[in-house]
Amino acid sequence: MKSKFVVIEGLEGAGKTTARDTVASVLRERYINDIVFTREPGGTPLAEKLRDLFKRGVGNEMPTIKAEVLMLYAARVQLVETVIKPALERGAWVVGDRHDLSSQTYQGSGRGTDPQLMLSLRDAVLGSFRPDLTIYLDLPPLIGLQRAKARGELDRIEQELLPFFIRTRARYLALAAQDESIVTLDATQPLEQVTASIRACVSLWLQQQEGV
Ligand code: T5A
Repeated sequence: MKSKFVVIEGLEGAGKTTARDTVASVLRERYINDIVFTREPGGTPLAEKLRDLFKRGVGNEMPTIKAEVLMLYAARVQLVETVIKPALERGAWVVGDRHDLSSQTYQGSGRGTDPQLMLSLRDAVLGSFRPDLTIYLDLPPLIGLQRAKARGELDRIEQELLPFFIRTRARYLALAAQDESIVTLDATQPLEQVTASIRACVSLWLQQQEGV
């Protein structure tokens, strides 16, 4: 089977880290062992620097909303062109912790940047490059933020007020409803159940890919 790009998406605390390991384990059971893991923003030395600037700013200077969007796209295109596309071309599979859908939702709805502008920016920067499968782990923001809080200090985005995350989640659900390559899973369930859903989702999708 041709190599694929699988992405995990969701609000903070949705369980993306565990999901990534579950996806990889299903792939390995199918003898797919050459797997590259990415995270966004980040994933290359340059993109990791942009991640740090995006998350912390410099001293008291925080990026403006437009600067934030452009930093995220600079980091993304660097990762896509220098890591993801070369990996796919040599036959490796790529499993990503977040990708463009995060910008469409966090910036395009949470931050209130024009959603059409965000889609145009995606097309201008990434062309037609898209993940083959996106697993969106859906949960109410309060639950996710409680999980994130239990784990430690909250970062700049995690400190946003609840309406920011409510808007972000609504955009995730709206975009997932329009796109067959995005599968929505209930992430409020206990971890074992979420893991079982992810396993079932990836296994079914792999079977469908084999049939194509
Ligand atoms: N961002 C990113 C944008 O605004 N725009 C963009 O374009 C991009 C790419 C990234 C931040 O940047 C923003 C979004 C983010 O705010 P990050 O540090 O990478 O920053 O943050 P997250 O990706 O959100 O990472 P988190 O670690 O917060 O979320 P995860 O990975 O989903 O959470 P995870 O797996 O570590 O789980 C969190 C805790 O919950 C528990 C886990 O054990 C863990 O302790 N947990 C569960 N507990 C009970 N039941 C379950 N089902 C559980 N699942 C997990």
